[in-house]
Amino acid sequence: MPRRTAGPLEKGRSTYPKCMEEPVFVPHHPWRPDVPPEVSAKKFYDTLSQRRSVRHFSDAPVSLETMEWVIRSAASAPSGANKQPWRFVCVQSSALKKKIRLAAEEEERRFYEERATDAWKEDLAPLGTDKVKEYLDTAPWLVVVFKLTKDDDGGGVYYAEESVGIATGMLLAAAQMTGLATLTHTPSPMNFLGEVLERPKNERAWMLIPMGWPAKDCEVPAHGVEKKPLEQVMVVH
Ligand code: IYR
Repeated sequence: MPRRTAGPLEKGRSTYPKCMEEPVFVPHHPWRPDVPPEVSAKKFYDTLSQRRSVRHFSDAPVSLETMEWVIRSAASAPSGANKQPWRFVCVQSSALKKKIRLAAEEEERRFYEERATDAWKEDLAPLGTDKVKEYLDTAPWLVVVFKLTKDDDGGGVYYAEESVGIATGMLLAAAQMTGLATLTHTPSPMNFLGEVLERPKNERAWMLIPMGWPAKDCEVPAHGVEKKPLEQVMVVH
């Protein structure tokens, strides 16, 4: 493949308005695993497939530096026009965690007592969840993922939902590689998170992720967590 080097595009082929600069290209230096692809892919799978949603956290600390690396991984995700429409608000303050727990439990009370359909409650039964969210107090960190509805400079964002989803998936993977437990918690509605954390208007709370080490006696559901077989999720033509 001919290498595209820095320089103007061929005349008349640019899709960019005249006022904008022409794109510049530099050589890509791909990262390569030092083992064959099948081995590398399986190794990653072996680690990721051991991830479990954890609801019993130790209160043992996780360093800020560890969190920074995890967030850097998440923020390395691709996004629409590279707008990076996300903010990861990492809450360590006991007072804020308490506030979040109280507000989340109030939403969850309404969910379990009023909003959840019988079918939904039936689907959740094997997980043994209820309105009590002790982990919001005990986990050393609560990562609140916000989706930007506008860029910080007021400009547009594109495919924000997809972008934040990808970044959050990468966050969970980075946590797993670190040995950290996570829970993808979605109290609904979660507007209270923006209020408690005093976030600006261009940020919408998207997910609440307690992060820390699993409790010593941590248990996870034995049923209702099996993954579909590959044949069911993968189609090859
Ligand atoms: N948000 C509630 C209920 C809940 C909903 C789903 I979908 C889950 O996968 C798990 C729980 C709660 O956290 O208890």
